[in-house]
Amino acid sequence: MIIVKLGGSIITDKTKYKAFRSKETENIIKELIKIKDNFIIVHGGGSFGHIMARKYNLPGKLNKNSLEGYTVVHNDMVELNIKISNLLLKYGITNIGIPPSSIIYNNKKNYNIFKKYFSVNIMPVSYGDVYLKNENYLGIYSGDNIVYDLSKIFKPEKVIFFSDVDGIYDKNPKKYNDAKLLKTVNTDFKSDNNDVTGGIMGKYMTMKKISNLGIQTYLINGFYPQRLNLIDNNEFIGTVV
Ligand code: ATP
Ligand code: IP8
Repeated sequence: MIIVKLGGSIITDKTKYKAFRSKETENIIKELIKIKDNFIIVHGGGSFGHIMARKYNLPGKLNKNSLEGYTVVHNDMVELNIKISNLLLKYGITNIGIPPSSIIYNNKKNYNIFKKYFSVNIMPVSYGDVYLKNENYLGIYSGDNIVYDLSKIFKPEKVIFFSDVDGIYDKNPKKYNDAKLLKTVNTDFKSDNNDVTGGIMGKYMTMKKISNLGIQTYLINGFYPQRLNLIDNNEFIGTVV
């Protein structure tokens, strides 16, 4: 089994509110269905999640404004999830969207339904979204954290994060032309964080936690999903943790 995170930076244009990258997402799905292994998909928020979350100060204390934001962000995320669901269905993958708000409360998580859906050939597709952290606090659960939770349960052979860059660099490659791609990361690197869930640094920390479970994790540029086939090969372009 392989667990795949479709990063918000590749499935959406993070600079434009609710700009879905349909072609790019479809190209990744086409590549995924070629592999023989089973896979589970989790997706991020991109411009369907982070822009409104920031506007409404989420995650944050429960109040009139954050409650409104909770509904806005969740509805936008459902919209994104449906787009991905329809693309998966186009390639014969029957599926169901599962928001974190229905499986997580107060640090208690129940992913039992995932195995049930699998057994009847329905792929559960979860995603980063708002959730009720406790009676006073509205949280945001990152898709990266869901990938970690599922890795503990399903013990996949590999975990793959698709993003819009070739991998983790020593500094943000979109800002610095001389940024160097880190094929493996065991050094410090710089990141700017514009995300409510921690950006690339948060992702690296999660990748490290997953690799501590004994699972290889990869960051691949989703604009070139065929790189998936070069994993474990010298020509592979991406970051391995
Ligand atoms: P989402 O959280 O919406 O699902 P994602 O999983 O695709 O998004 P991001 O958190 O957006 O991932 O991280 C990828 C972005 O991090 C890149 O677009 C890049 O501009 C930025 N970035 C900042 N610093 C670095 C770095 N040192 N190496 C690689 N990318 C970096
Ligand atoms: O993009 C957060 O999930 P991520 C989603 O996987 C929202 O970090 C709603 C901001």
